[in-house]
Amino acid sequence: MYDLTVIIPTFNEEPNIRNIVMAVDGVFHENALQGQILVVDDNSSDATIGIVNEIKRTNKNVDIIVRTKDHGLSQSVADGFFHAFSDVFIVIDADFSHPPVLIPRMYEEIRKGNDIVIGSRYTEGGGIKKWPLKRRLISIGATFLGRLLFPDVTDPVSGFFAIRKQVVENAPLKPRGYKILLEVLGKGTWDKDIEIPFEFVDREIGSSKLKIGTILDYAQQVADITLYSFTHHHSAAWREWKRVFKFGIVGLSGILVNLGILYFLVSFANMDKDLASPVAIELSILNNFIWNDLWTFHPAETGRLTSRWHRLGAFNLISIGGAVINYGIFLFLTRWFAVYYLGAQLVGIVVAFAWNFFVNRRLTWTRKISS
Ligand SMILES: Nc1nc2c(ncn2[C@@H]2O[C@H](COP(=O)(O)OP(=O)(O)OP(=O)(O)O)[C@@H](O)[C@H]2O)c(=O)[nH]1
Ligand SMILES: [Mg+2]
Repeated sequence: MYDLTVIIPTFNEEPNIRNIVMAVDGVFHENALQGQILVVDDNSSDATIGIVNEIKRTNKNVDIIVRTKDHGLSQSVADGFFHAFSDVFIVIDADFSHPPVLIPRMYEEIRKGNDIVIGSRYTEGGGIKKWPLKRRLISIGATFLGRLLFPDVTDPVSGFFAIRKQVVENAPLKPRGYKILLEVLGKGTWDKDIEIPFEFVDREIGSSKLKIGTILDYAQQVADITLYSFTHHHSAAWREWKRVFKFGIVGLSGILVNLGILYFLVSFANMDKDLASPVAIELSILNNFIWNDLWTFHPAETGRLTSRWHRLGAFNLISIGGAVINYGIFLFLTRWFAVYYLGAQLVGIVVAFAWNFFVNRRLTWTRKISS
């Protein structure tokens, strides 16, 4: 039994494979880790397999699986999970895009109680070196979609991550394409995660295997995970749906507060309507803030990075932004497309709700920054 298994998926990595295996092994030695290295190869036609077999003869902690069916990166990593001889798995690319020196820190974070540790390119301190604009745009799009399901994770499609075995032990992973981490986040059983920033460096040698069509696969994967979360309530995405639901209930309560206070101010306090309305709106925003802060985004579940006043200020501004969006859509649809006014308002409400939820989730009730 090892402390951890580093899984390296490979396909035709002849120029890199020896160096990456040696680098990972060196990190094990420097940090006194009992680590296993598991190369999962998709029947490379170059010397990759031969080189690993050669290293294997002298390094007993190095192993290789050669796959001949169901070619694919995600499938390979999932096979690696299944064959690893430890309870902690770390996945890393062979082409030195991911720095092996971070392996001990990832392992440490798992030992500290995290279920998933993500090497993130998009959290503070992370980055991408030498990527053409097209790849950056695709990556940003993919990340955005993934963040809808896992708003706390800045890099849900990273290829560099560590997990506890229990996370995937019973997970019906249906990996296809490139995004195994998203599948793990969506189908795995986990509670605590943390991100570690790193700078992604594009491969120096060897060839890229990224194909078009990956984007469609990805959209399908996101849809599949969404469906899965509706029927599997232990999943992380379901935790998010619960928040959306609570946020909606709080929003409804805000309407009641708004109308009730408006009625009270005008009918009992004889306040001018034009003044009473903004007062009632502001009080309903306060009402919503209190409930969301205590209930929707429960302190035990979402971090408290900022002070309460800070959160209140952010929530207030975002809510006003939501109202402007709502009104803007109303004007746009009624004036330009002659949409029936109630229908136009309903569209505005839905869009403003989505805005309020997602922007507040990212900015107001965001969790910790990576350590
Ligand atoms: N087993 C297996 N490994 C793969 C497959 N495709 C890629 N890999 C490996 O997965 C890792 C990431 O693949 P890359 O081709 O580097 O993908 P990328 O980083 O998105 O793109 P580039 O670095 O630009 O090539 C590398 O270690 C590859 O050797 C595959 O189909 N099967
Ligand atoms: Mg690469």
